[in-house]
Amino acid sequence: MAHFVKIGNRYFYIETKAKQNWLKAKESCRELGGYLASIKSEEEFAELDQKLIKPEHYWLGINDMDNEGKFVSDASGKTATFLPWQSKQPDNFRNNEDCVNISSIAYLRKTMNDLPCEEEHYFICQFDNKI
Ligand SMILES: [Ca+2]
Ligand SMILES: [Ca+2]
Repeated sequence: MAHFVKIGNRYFYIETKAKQNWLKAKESCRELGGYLASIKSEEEFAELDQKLIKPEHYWLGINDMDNEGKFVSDASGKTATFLPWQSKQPDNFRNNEDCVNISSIAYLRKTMNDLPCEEEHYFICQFDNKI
């Protein structure tokens, strides 16, 4: 768990050097011994948000690849329950948005958006696979 730091009451790693597409980001998290992250609560989102370099976008592990409109955590396989969407999101734009992203851009902070999984962004890993 060398790369992970405690944020709130869980351990996370925030990648801010290499931008990767969602699948690569998922693999990178596994190589670090963790999983592409989910966020469990408003409180945890606020703690994470404070650590993000700005202004940037970050992948989470939440996705609806298998079942359109049904967002699950890649780490736990569970249905994601905390989904504070940006207004008018998720929109599955051009039928091609299955991967959930958060942003540190001021007016988008602490909200989620579905984006095309092939876009390259920084990403956030979590150590556990409970959420
Ligand atoms: Ca979708
Ligand atoms: Ca979208």
